[in-house]
Amino acid sequence: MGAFRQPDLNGDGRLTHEEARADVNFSPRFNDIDINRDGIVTHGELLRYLQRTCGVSPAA
Ligand SMILES: [Ca+2]
Repeated sequence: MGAFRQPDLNGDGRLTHEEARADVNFSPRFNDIDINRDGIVTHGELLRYLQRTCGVSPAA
């Protein structure tokens, strides 16, 4: 998941709004990706977002 790891500056598998701001592509979509609106995008939330927008399914 390069698209996720790249802006995940501290590599903890979760992406804060602070981290997302550094990425011009990710930042405008943060609130769409953060499904439960807790201010943190998890790997699961990103996968759901990608499935919804791109029709991408995670590898089994
Ligand atoms: Ca969240």
